[in-house]
Amino acid sequence: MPELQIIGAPQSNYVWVSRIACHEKGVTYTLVPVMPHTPEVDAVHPLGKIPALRHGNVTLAESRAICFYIDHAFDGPPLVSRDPAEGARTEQWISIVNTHFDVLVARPYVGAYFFPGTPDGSPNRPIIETALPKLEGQFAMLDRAVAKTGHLVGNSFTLADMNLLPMLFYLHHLPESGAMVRRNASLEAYYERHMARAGVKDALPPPFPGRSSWTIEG
Ligand SMILES: N[C@@H](CCC(=O)N[C@@H](CS)C(=O)NCC(=O)O)C(=O)O
Repeated sequence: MPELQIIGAPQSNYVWVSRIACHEKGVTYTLVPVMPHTPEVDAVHPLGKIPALRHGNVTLAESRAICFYIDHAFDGPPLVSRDPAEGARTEQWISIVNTHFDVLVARPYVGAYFFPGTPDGSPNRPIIETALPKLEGQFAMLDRAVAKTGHLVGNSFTLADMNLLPMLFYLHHLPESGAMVRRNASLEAYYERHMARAGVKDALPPPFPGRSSWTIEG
């Protein structure tokens, strides 16, 4: 069997998602820890983003495609149910997490702390202030979603949960968003429970270069 490579820096939440997927599926992989827009990435991803995957003759870009491949090319428990309705509900939550929660709300907020673009490197307050009311709404939605079973879909840990946890980890370490998660009891319990999973913990990223911790105090 050829080596399966997950290509991308471990701090990327989508690299982390792909690594959790490998672990949950029982797939051995090698991490190639490179930044976006480097030759290894540009050779696979048309936009130079991470993660990318290489497995023998197979090369793939985009975490959803990568996780589809991991889920279907190997034995092991399904990451997305093969039952049409249950599987579709999992896709529904993957889409909500990635196209609404992450891109529109969480990513600008997290970026305003870690990549602020301010002259002195201090947090970008206008971006943070704009994100806060939206974050409140998104956390309330997620809290309701996990309240019943402790999972986004059904009673098991699916690819939807794998997509949510890495971004939730970053938010948990920042001042306003960390406090908001802690105020949403079901979401906080969900976070603590699933962060303890081996597949999630084993791929815990180191802090960004130049930082000693993920936490930024308020
Ligand atoms: N839709 C993509 C998003 C990938 C993505 O945005 N990756 C970030 C790192 S978390 C990246 O490569 N950023 C560099 C850039 O956008 O130029 C996926 O699911 O893989």
